[in-house]
Amino acid sequence: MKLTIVEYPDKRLRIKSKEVKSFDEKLHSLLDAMNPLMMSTNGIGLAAIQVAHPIRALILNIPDDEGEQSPDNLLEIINPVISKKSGEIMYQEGCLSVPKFYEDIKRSEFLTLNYQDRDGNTKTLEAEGLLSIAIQHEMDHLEGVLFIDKLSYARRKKFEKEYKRMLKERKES
Ligand code: Y12
Ligand code: CO
Repeated sequence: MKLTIVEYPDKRLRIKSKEVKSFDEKLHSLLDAMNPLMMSTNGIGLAAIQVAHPIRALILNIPDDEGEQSPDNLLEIINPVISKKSGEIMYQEGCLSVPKFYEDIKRSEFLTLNYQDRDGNTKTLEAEGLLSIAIQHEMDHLEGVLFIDKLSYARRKKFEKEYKRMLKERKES
């Protein structure tokens, strides 16, 4: 399956993704195609809507203490629901759909996540730190929300100006 990353300001990123009801070969081939795309673009998280599939599915691969990503650490998360959140943490986030921009965003530091795996089995996960941040970032995508939506008015205006310039330069080069 050939996938490409949908980039801001593409309106498809604003779609609210639908619950996954069939844990079938179609879902498996989508997940199997998302993983190499995420790895080859240095991503640590990717939601299905970022590859134009509006379903409640996302993948994560958080680097270890040496900064390495291992296939063993791949998480495939379907129909996620956060049941508990606590604490606060600030982190400079980036997004494969908003290339070249990083902004400080405040998130919950700890969370409990209920989700399904690719076969529909129910799972629970306790997350903290970077994993917790990444889950919240990717779950926002399922609602059509981007990290840049969380910026102050002034920072968002600055971002829009710089992003427009970046797109123009990219088009000219
Ligand atoms: C913490 C903060 C944000 C997340 C969400 C997942 N975000 C990413 O995986 C971002 C990846 C990313 C990769 C880039 O590198 C390339 O595209 C090669 C990148 O650089 C450029 O756009 C030039 C930007 C973002 C999880 C945890
Ligand atoms: Co993102």
